[in-house]
Amino acid sequence: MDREMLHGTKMLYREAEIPDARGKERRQQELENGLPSAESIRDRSIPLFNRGQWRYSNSGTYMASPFLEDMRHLGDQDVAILGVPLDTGTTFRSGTRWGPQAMRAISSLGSGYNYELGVDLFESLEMVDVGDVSVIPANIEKSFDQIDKAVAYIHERGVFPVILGGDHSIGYPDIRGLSPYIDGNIGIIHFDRHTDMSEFNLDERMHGTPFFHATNIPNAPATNLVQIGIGGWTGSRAGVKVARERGATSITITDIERFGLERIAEMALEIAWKGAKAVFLSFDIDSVDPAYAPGTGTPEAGGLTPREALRMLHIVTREGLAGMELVEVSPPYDVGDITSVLGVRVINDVLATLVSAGKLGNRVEPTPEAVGDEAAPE
Ligand SMILES: [Mn+2]
Repeated sequence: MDREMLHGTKMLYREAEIPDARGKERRQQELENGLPSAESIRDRSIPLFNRGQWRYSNSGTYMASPFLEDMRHLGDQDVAILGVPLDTGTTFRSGTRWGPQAMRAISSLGSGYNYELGVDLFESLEMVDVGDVSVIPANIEKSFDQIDKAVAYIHERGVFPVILGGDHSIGYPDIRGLSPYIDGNIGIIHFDRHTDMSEFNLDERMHGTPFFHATNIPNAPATNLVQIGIGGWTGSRAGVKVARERGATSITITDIERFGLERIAEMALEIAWKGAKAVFLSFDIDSVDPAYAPGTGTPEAGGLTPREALRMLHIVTREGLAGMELVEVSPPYDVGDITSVLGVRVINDVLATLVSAGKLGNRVEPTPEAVGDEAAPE
């Protein structure tokens, strides 16, 4: 008995005889449709936008909007839903690579119509799901290059990106990809329990670091960064020092209780826009209490309620946005998909606010009482 007698050995040789012409053709088409990857990717068969074997890893598109197969056709749409299934920036509990899939899957419950806000997203917006970025899980810097290039491609064509994370490390390349397209400063409105302003976690640029690096970008100064919901026991002292030294505005839950949602949201809006040309929204789902958002890597008790977060979002986004990211949804820790449900709610409410305010898509009649820019009756 020797190894030549093994079926396994025969199959080793059989593989060499199986044709690969159709696969090669398909991969070539995927590369053309998905565009060339960032320079740092040595394997040039990996496209920028994933059109390859894992492109169907999602359970359908966001709210069943059309999937844009050929990225060369991006340009006429209002909104591009982009998944970034990266969780190698996580320092503790991973799993956010499943965030885009879970949010897409649960989003299909919605029709695009919201009675309370008086908006039908599909009547006002041309939305496409552009699938996922081809991330490189073993190399976070190459992943950043891919994300930056993919996001830049969308901005270059004047389409509003909704970025489904992924852990919060993607905040840095999301803003890096936006920055060349803004002729002036970018403000950042950042919902989180954590400042995420450390230079490094564990010697790398991970999910506790995006706003250290983003605010090093010349047109994204920390003085236009407003962080809402900061507090608790899981933040890092190093990040607080950076926030202090660079003049970022960190709003705690105590502030929200003391001054009220409306005043705080108005203040955040003012600081983010002060001297800025555009504002980016970064929403970490852990800003909401783990009672409502347990599916996340770094849960912190005592956070916002969903209604508080939504109320503030209606105010802070009404002057318009250049893009948004929804990060840190980690389905393996979720219960009954409630965290994904909330992520989708946040995204849809922001899109509806932008539509109502005439900042995105076809203008519809504003409904100020619905989107929260009118005081409640006495
Ligand atoms: Mn966080």
